[in-house]
Amino acid sequence: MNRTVFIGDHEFFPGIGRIEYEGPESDNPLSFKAYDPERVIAGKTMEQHLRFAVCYWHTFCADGNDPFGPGTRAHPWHLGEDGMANARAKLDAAFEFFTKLNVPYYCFHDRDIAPEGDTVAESEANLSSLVSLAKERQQATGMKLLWGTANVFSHPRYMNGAATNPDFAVVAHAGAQVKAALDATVALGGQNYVFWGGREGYACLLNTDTRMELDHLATFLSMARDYGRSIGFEGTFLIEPKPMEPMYHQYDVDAQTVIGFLRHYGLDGDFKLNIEANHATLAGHSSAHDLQMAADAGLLGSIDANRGNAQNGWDTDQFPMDMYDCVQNMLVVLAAGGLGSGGFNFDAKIRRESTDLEDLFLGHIGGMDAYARALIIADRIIGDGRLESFRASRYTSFRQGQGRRFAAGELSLAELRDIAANNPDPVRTSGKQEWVENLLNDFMFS
Ligand code: XUL
Ligand code: CO
Repeated sequence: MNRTVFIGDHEFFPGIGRIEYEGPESDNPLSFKAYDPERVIAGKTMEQHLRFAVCYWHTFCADGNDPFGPGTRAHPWHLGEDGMANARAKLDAAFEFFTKLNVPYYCFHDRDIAPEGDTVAESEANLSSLVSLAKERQQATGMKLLWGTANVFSHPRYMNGAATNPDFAVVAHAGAQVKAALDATVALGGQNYVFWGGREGYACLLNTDTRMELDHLATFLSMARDYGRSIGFEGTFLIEPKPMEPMYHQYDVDAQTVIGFLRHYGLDGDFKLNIEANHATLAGHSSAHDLQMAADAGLLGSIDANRGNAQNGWDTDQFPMDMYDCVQNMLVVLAAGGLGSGGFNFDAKIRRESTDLEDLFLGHIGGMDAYARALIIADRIIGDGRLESFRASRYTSFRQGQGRRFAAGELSLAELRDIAANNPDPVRTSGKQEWVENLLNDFMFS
C-alpha cells in the first residue's frame, strides 16, 4: 500500500510511526501481534475479512468527560475558538491516525467532522466544506468511508426524538440533517449509511402515541432511502439497534425487533442491521445472539465492535478484548459468508483514566489483534467441522419421514397428535453443551 504517513503540515502523533505486523514474539506494544493485513484465511486476506474502521466520535471528539466530570485529555487539534479551524485540524489528525494505524475505513456523524451553524444553510455549508477536504485526504491516503450518519440526538431540539418527535418542525430538522449527511456520504463514496435511533423512543408512555411515532419513523426512513437512491447511493442503509440509553425505551430494541419493524414496513430490501456488541448486551443478549438473528434474516450488515462491562449494564463502549465473545461473533460472521459492504467499526473509547495520545493507538491495536485472532480461531473451528456436523446432527429427524413433512408445512396439528400417540416416547438426546464448550476451549488454546 502506498500511503503517506502524516497529513498537512503538522504531526499530531509524533514519535509514533506506521503500526506494522511484528508477530506474536514482538514486545513492541505499538505493533500488531496477530493482525497481518495480507495474511490469507479461507481465501481472503485479513484486511478483506475484517474491514476495520475507526470511528471519528470517540477517537477525535470525546475527551474523557462523563456525567460526573469534564474531560481528562487535551486534544492537540483543538486550536482555539474557531470551530471550522478546529474541524480542519481534527481532520488532519484523524487522517494521520488512520494512516499510521493502517486501517482501511472510517465512520463519522455529520457533527463530528463539522460544527453546526446558526442556520440549516450554514450547517450544510460547514459540512460540505469539510467533506471537500476529507475527499482530498481520502484521495491522498487511500482511506475509505465505511459509513456516514447524522447526529440527530445531541442537539436539545431532539430531546423528544428526531423522526419520532411529536413536533413536525423537529422532524423537518432531522430531515434536513439526514439529507445533508447522505449528500456527504455519497460525495465520499461511503459504502453504507447508518441510522442509530438515539432519541427515537420515549420516556413516558402516558404522554406518547407510540403507534404514530413508529409510523413516522418508517415514513422518514422511506424518504431517506428514496433520497439516497435518487442521488446515486448504491450502498446499504443500516439500522443500529439499542434498547435504551439515552431514552428509557428505544424503539430499535434489538436485532429481532428491528427485523420485525423493517419487514412490517417493507424496508427490508434496502436496510440491514449494524449490530453493536455492547447494545446487544444492554438488551440482555450476547452479541453473537444479535448477530445470529440478523444473519438468519439475511440482514447482517455491519458490526460496531466493542464490549460492555460485565459488572454493570451500561453502554461503556470498551475496546473488544474478550476472546470468547470475539470468537463466537466471528463464527457467526464467517458462517454468514462475511459482512458484504459492512465492516468492524470500533465504536469504542479509551477510558477516562487513559490520558496519553498513544492510548488511542493501543486501544485500536488491541481490538484489531483480538478480532484477527478470533478470525484465525473461528476459521480453524469451521475447518475442523465437528461443531457444525454436531449441530446439524441434532436436526436429522426433520430431514426424513414425518419430520420432513412437518418442516415442509404438510402436517396438521391433529396429525402431530396422532404421531405422538402412535409412537414410543422420544428418547432423550443430549445437547452436549459441555462438549461443544470444551471444543471451543481446545481451539482457543491449541
Ligand atoms: C451510540 C452509538 C452511536 C452509533 C452511531 O450508542 O453506538 O455512536 O454507532 O450514531
Ligand atoms: Co454504535
